[in-house]
Formats: sequence, structure tokens, C-alpha cells
Amino acid sequence: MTSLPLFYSDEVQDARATGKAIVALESTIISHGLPYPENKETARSLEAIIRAEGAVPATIAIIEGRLTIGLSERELHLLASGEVPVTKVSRRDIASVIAKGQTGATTVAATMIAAELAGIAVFATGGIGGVHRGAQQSFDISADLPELGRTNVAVVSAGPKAILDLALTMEYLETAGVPVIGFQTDELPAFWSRRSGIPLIDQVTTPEEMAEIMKVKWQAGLDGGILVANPVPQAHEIPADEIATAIEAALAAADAEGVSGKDVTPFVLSQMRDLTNGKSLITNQALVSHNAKIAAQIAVAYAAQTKA
Ligand code: PSU
Ligand code: MN
Repeated sequence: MTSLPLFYSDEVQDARATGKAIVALESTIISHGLPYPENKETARSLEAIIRAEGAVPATIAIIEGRLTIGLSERELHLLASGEVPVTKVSRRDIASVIAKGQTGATTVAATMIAAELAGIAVFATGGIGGVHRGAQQSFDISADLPELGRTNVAVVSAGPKAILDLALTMEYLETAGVPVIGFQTDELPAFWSRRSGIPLIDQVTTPEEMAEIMKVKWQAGLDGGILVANPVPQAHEIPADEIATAIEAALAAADAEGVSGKDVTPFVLSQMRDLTNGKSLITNQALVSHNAKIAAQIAVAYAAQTKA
């Protein structure tokens, strides 16, 4: 058993006590993925979407050294506004940020760790990190991937971010034993786009089917996460050929400025907003909202199927 202390909001604490479905939300997307004030509005609206489906949202972050599950208005503002320095926290950074009493926003990897500790089985995000283009040289592979290989949480996302090498990301996930399951799709979605050209061999059409796979996997002791691949709704998608030029320009800018390490993803996402005149931001918000909705439905189904 771990002794890493968790600090719950009243709403999440109550949901735990009564066995209600809970959906984890990450906070890097708030602090480093979206601009202020859209980030704060998106964070609150994701929580509302989850409640409307009959589940309870648990946004996760490290607030002044406390690993916090469910954020207050003040805590959310702290992360969104940039009034205090907010560290981007992946698995590597958790211990240090807690030990120093700092405030940090959790990535997919760090949010998965906290969610598993809190007994939360479903987590909604935008797009996971993955194998970067040119990783053969740079070695840039997101810590989200090994985490999916070891931590028991189902992550609902619109695929890996399209700035990545999607084919190599799929190879990594296969090696790590991570099921990648299309939610009502037979193709890997590519974040802003519904299609990537990469077929998925595994798919479900309902939240109940998804919950059944989670149950079988974890009851069998097959540890590790599940990637639920949920495409952005048609009305908000930017087709792959339309966004390809912007992606290449954004990656070239990162290269030219020598951006590396954990700064790459936030830098490229903000370049994308400028290069698409804000269109990528609207799509990003739409896809996260849709993921939150499907994640809540899966969490409700999973809670019903695993009730003692
Ligand atoms: N999804 C989004 N926007 C984001 C992210 C995901 O729509 O900003 C964040 C997640 O927190 C993810 C992180 O874990 O980007 C990946 O960062 P890196 O490539 O450095 O591992
Ligand atoms: Mn990286």
C-alpha cells in the first residue's frame, strides 16, 4: 500500500463514500494546453458535462504540495490564471513538487497515477502524449505511454495529438500491451481530425461494452491502462489534409527555437492556435468536451457492472 496522501474535495469524497461513478480530469491541459480564460471556462464546463451524465468530476492537480482530487474555485483559478508558477508534472516530477510544497498541473501520466491511487477507473483528456516525429534522433517519447502500460485506468482521448508520429505511437502501445479501442470508430482518430489512416483492430459501440472490457482486463490481473479512442465530433473536426501544413510549420518553429523536453507539447499547441487563427482551439475544446461525456457514460456503466 502506498502512503502518498490524497486530498479530496467534499464532492469527490462523498461520491467515493456512496459508490458513485467518478471521472478524473487532468490539469496540464488547463495550465499548459489552453490559454486563459478559455482554459478555466473549459475546465468548469467539462465538470458540468460529467455531472449531467450522472457522474462526479475529479480534476486532479498538486496544490501547494498537496495531491488534490477535485478542485475548488480558488484552486482552479490558481492553475488557470498563471498568477503563480505552475509546474507541468509528469511521473518524474511528482515527488519533488510535493516535497517542495509547489503547485503543479498533472499530465496524463501523473493524473493516471493519482486516479489509480484514488480508485478512479475512468479519466478524460484531450489527446495523449506519444512518440514524437523524429524520436529516432530526439528520443522524445511521452511518459504517458509507459504509464498506460502499467497503471489501471481507462483514458478517453481523441487519439494521440496529431503533432506526433501516430504509427510509432501505435507500435509503442502494442509493445506495452495497451488495448487501443475505437469508440464507434474503426480508425485511430488524430486529435483535431477524425481519421488518421491507421486502422484499429478493436472497437466498441456502447459504454457498456467498454466497461465490460475494463472489468475483464483488471479482474484477470492484466495490469495497465486502456486507451479509448473517441473521435472529435464531425461538426468541429479539422480534416487531416487541412491541418497538415500548420502542424509542419508549428514543428519547424519548435525546431528553429530549440524547444526541447517538456516544453515541446505546450509550445507546439500554442503555435497551432496562432497558425489556424484560433480554429484549433475551438476544435480542442470540442473534442475534450465530447471525451468528458463519453468518459462519464463509461464510468456510470462500469460502476453499475462492478457493484458488489
Ligand atoms: N491534451 C490536450 N492538451 C494538452 C495535453 C493533452 O488536449 O495540453 C497535455 C497532457 O497533459 C499530456 C501532455 O499528458 O500534454 C503530454 O505532454 P508530453 O508530450 O510532454 O508528455
Ligand atoms: Mn516529451
